[in-house]
Amino acid sequence: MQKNQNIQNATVSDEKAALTTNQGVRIADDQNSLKAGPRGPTLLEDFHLREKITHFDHERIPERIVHARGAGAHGYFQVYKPMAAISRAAFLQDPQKKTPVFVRFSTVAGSRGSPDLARDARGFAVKFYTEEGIFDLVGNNMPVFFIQDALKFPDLVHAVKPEPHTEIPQASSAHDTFWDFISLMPESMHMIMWVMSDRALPRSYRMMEGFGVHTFRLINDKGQAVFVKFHWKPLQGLHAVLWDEALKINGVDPDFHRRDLWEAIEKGQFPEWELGFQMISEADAAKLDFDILDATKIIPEEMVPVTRVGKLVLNRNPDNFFAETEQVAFHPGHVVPGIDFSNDPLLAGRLFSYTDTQLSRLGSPNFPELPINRPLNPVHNNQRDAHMRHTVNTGRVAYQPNSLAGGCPFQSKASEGGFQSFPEGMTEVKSRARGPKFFDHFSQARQFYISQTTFERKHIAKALQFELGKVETTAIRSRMLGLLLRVDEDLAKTVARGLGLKAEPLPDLDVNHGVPADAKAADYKSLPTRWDVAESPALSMLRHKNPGIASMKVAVIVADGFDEGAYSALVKALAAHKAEAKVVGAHLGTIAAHEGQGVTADFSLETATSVLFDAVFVPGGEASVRKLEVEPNALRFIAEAFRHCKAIGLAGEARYLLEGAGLLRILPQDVHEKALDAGQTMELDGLLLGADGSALCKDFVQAMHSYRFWVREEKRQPPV
Ligand code: HDE
Repeated sequence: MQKNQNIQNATVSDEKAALTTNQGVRIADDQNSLKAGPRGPTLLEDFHLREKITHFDHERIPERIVHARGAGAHGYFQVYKPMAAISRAAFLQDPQKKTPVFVRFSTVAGSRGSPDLARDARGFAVKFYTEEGIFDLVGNNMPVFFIQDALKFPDLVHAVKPEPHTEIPQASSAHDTFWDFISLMPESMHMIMWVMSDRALPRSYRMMEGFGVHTFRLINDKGQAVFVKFHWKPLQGLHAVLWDEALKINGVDPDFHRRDLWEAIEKGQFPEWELGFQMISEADAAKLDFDILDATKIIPEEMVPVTRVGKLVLNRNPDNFFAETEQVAFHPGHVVPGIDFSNDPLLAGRLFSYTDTQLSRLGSPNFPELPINRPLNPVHNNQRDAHMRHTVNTGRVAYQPNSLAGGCPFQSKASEGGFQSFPEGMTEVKSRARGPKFFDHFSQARQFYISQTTFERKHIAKALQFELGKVETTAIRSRMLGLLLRVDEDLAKTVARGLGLKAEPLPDLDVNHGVPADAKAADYKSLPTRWDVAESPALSMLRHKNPGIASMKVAVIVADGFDEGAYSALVKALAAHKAEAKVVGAHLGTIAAHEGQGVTADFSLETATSVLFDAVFVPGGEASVRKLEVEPNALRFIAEAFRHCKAIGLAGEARYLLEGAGLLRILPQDVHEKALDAGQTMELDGLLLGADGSALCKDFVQAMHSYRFWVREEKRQPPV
């Protein structure tokens, strides 16, 4: 692909290469510095030592102030049919054309080394290398944001980052300064619902939606414009993990998401998303009871459908994390003809911020020359010099207009591909103010909450209990309860119970406390919640239809003497659905089968726990089960998978593990009996037992299609 070749020019392999200095001089000794005798002082003359250490000393660059932790991949975008009627952007016209892309996913609050499963929004930034230049769609996995105006972004980020006196906590919003700020900013309530929901804990970067958040414009070659919200719809399904799993994954495999993305691509399971446009005319937008320039609002999909216009495929891992994933520089202001901005005041601040941040992060205005940032089409302008200039510009002319270079580089008309901003009319009076509909802070927060299933609502309440439970200042907790009352009374009361407080209306809480010095607080009052706001099923993850279980991972727990027949049947059944069995052995190396060749363990019970998998299966085999019965890690594995509502298959004698796992006690009495005597396959809320390995495997794989058995959350659960 064109971009791959383009990056190739800067790619170096050391295969069969001699070691040299940066000046290309071959090195004879990279083991000893130059000394005056074997035991003598080191000589300053040693240019190799000096060069090597100096380079090392400067290896780090500042991490991103937000979105520091991330993972990236290459791929392409292909439009389904020409979009000329809506946008003139060249990459949206030819269904045969594959436009190269580089995508970076990230968390927001944590540092570069923070764990992947923090409760947080995820960045979803896509760089399109189009034939007309770079288009960056720098979005998140949530369609709204905490604040309405860019002026408040430094405050928000200061509040969520580790507290300045202790630098605690890392990658977590569960602390006083964050909730202090939020409790004084009612406009954040809609985003709070999203980050307290399971959306903040994706199962995989591959299994989350993406959103451009702000309203943009699409413009055709007649200059006609339509407002648009950008969406990414994952074709791998939409899945999350539970908070208890997230906490454990962060310990067992802090690189869980990064590894998942890498491995899926290495295995050829290329993640895919469809790009969606939610389009609305300016006239229709004006009729909505919210303002589409307000980034704390969505346009419900049931109101304006999402038109799927093309597909994104990620099919190549980066060669070098630093050169590509770290040095990639996104910018919402990188647009191509046919795409333009709206007046969203949050977007306006971003249009300034992203170049500015690259200057301190990458250190020079020449960052667009880095291979990962370079557009495919040639760059010609009169910008010159600065740190780390790569381009060697020829000639004496670096200004415009000129005659000495024949007027080159020359401007292009719109018909020749020149970018022209949408000629929006402006008649307003200059002021520091917001549109009146911006003040409806609670209706869409309520809409999100009431659109969730019972289980998802419970998870939101639990998340708030955790987060606010970590807050030390009672007044902040109470203020949050006051705000939650304006979203949903049940929610507020449930959270209050967990905090040992009463949810009480607090009269001044509908005012954004950041009231300008000369303004009246009354002018900053929230509009009343629209209690009758309609449900939007698209907001619930559990109400989404999932495509299947491709790329899901099943842990198969075995010890020496296991029943290889059941194992092989499972591998076959999973392969038919492109899912995978991973062997978790009582030890590493080969696990001997009762009959057969045995298998090689992928993990041991020391290196893996159930939270790294989507389901758990234990083949029978008396000797194997006897060993597992006295192995606490194996028993916890099963109990934990049960608690996290995952499908569990216990073949043959493996049913005896129910007792040690503490599950017999909490299952109905007749299961106890049937379990001990499971002649045929029996299923109870995703727990499957059976003597016939292959029949069980078929049912087990079928059960996996439910992904989780949430009803277990309503019943007794094991204490793991
Ligand atoms: Fe960003 N944001 N942001 N942001 N943002 C950055 O740019 C900023 C916002 C988003 O993988 C920074 O290169 C301001 C919304 C992503 O490299 C910085 C405001 C959304 C990424 C910056 C916002 C985003 C960033 C830090 C409020 C969702 C990571 C490093 C006005 C639509 C991109 C960098 C990557 C990164 C500023 C709000 C998404 C400081 C001022 C809303 C995905 O420029």
